[in-house]
Amino acid sequence: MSSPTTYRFSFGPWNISTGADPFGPTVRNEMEYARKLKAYKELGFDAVQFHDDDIVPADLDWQATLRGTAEVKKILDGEGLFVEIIAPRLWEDPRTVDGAFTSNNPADRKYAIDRAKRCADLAREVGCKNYVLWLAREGTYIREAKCAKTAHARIVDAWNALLEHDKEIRIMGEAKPNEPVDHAYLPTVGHMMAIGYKTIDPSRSGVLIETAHSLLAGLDPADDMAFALFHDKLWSVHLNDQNGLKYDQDKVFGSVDLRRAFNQVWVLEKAGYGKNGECVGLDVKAMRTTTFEDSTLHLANSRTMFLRLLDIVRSVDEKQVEELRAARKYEQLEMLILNTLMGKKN
Ligand code: GLO
Ligand code: MG
Repeated sequence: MSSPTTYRFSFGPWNISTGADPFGPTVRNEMEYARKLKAYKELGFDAVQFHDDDIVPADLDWQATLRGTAEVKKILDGEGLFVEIIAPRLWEDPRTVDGAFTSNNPADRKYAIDRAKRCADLAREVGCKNYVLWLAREGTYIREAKCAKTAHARIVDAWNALLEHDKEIRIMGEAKPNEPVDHAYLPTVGHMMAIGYKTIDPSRSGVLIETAHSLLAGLDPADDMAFALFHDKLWSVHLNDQNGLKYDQDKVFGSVDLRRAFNQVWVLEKAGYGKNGECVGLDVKAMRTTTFEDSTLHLANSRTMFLRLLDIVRSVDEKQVEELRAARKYEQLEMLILNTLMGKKN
């Protein structure tokens, strides 16, 4: 038997937030940047996930960008942290109001590709080869707004341009079916992977799977993960939880449905996720009611939930599971799992 995985954990600085939502302003002070980066190790995390402008503002000239990046790199080195992924934030600039790579405006599409390339250059500066594309505004509010067939081709062209721009990065698509747009192109993990296979370098094209995004698409996150793992394409995850079909909630991992969370940990653990350096990323939000002092608890709690569920996964007798599967005794198998989850003897 191979040795058990020692999991490494990551999150993004946006996961420590001021609590604003579409119906109200901020409710907590902004935590100072250096303090956020200090929180990582204190909370038991190993790596940082960044948007390009989490490192330096997106409109700085290249010399100033390099200076700013070097400062951040120095803090990270001092804290003993590494950068797991970098993603271009292609959804806040006025030029990306109608999408980035799929905008109907050629000048805006060019802006998006230039910015995405610059993000790859930043990744190189901080020693990160994992590049994430969350295609936030690639989609429509009304179907007639864009030619969807052309839009898919434009996404592949942009993905290819990035693969050509930097021969070492690998790109992970993070699928999400809606929010902020009504109909997102590439709404599921399956769509994202199909696009990866159409690029000039499928071996450098994969996915990051977020629990809530699979749920919003009506799919089971553990099965989505298994599908990507089968293809050797699961290179990062955003674990969290979600209460039904509504806005993207980013709740604490396992806080809505323990068994569903258990199933995700099960699939990751059984497939050896993490053995090639992949991190367990947590994309979670603190509740709006949370105080500033408690505004990192949701991260610590999500990590704890993962580790507790991992203990449970590892405690299940695989031989017994195999026997029950072979005999098709699924009622007994179900009770075995439920009892284990409740800490009851089988
Ligand atoms: C939003 C996404 C977002 C991305 C992040 C990294 O729904 O989950 O948080 O994960 O921007 O690309
Ligand atoms: Mg996410």
